[in-house]
Amino acid sequence: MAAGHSTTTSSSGSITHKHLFLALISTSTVTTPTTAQPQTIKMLHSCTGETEWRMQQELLFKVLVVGDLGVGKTSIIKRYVHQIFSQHYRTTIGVDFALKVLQWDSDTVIRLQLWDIAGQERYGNMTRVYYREAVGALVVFDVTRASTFEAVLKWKDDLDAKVTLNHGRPIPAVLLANKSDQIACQLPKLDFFCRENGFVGWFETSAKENTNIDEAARCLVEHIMNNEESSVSEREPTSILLSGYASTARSPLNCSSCLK
Ligand SMILES: Nc1nc2c(ncn2[C@@H]2O[C@H](COP(=O)(O)OP(=O)(O)OP(=O)(O)O)[C@@H](O)[C@H]2O)c(=O)[nH]1
Ligand SMILES: [Mg+2]
Repeated sequence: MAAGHSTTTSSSGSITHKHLFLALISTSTVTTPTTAQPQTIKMLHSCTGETEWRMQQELLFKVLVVGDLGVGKTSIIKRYVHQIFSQHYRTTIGVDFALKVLQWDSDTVIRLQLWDIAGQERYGNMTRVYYREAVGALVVFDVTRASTFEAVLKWKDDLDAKVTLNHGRPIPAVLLANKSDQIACQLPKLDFFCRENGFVGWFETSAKENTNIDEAARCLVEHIMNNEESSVSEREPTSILLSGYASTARSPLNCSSCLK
């Protein structure tokens, strides 16, 4: 994916051993899952013996992964973060967390904090708490079970009712048609469905075969970043950015099933 180097453990992948890392300005501290609040850490670093100084921004985005029981949310996250897949099904209780670190471009590191919400939570009353301060969502259904597709709108309604960006806009949500390895025929295109129901894109995914998961995540992050940029341009140039709340503008995207 275009978001070059990625890791689950380190956010300083662009800095080699011969580089001297100087965190001269840090506007934030590390955030734990339970107190997650997307924020920007601005740092200056330099290379030893060289005069060049560069600014690197680090963005923390809280992303929700929702959908009915057994659709493959945990499997998608495990594939995306740890590059593993298991046929074994152990249902998630409550919520689980994972962190994916992306070297988005030479100046930007993105830490994606993935909140794996148990399918059974749609019937519970905790989602409002789990959704708080999220800036994007992956909504998953299982292509072999129609009921899970029908539930997608219930999940979307739940998201829209309980979490919004600045100005009350919904957080960007990408629809994942998972377990695509289990159907022979092609799915009908979901562009119209997505436009009608406020999804910013859709992807046929397979956690088993590692199909389209990076692409779907990239689509979501691009939308989140667009919201970020709009948010920044509305602020004073020198102000500290606390990300997570965005404005309305969106620019066209290039990924295949991201809607323009
Ligand atoms: N064939 C196939 N099986 C999958 C895929 N993704 C997940 N599974 C299987 O589906 C079952 C459920 O997957 P999970 O990832 O645990 O589902 P979940 O959405 O997290 O379920 P809950 O935590 O109960 O909400 C497991 O047996 C997985 O191995 C896929 O892309 N293809
Ligand atoms: Mg799970």
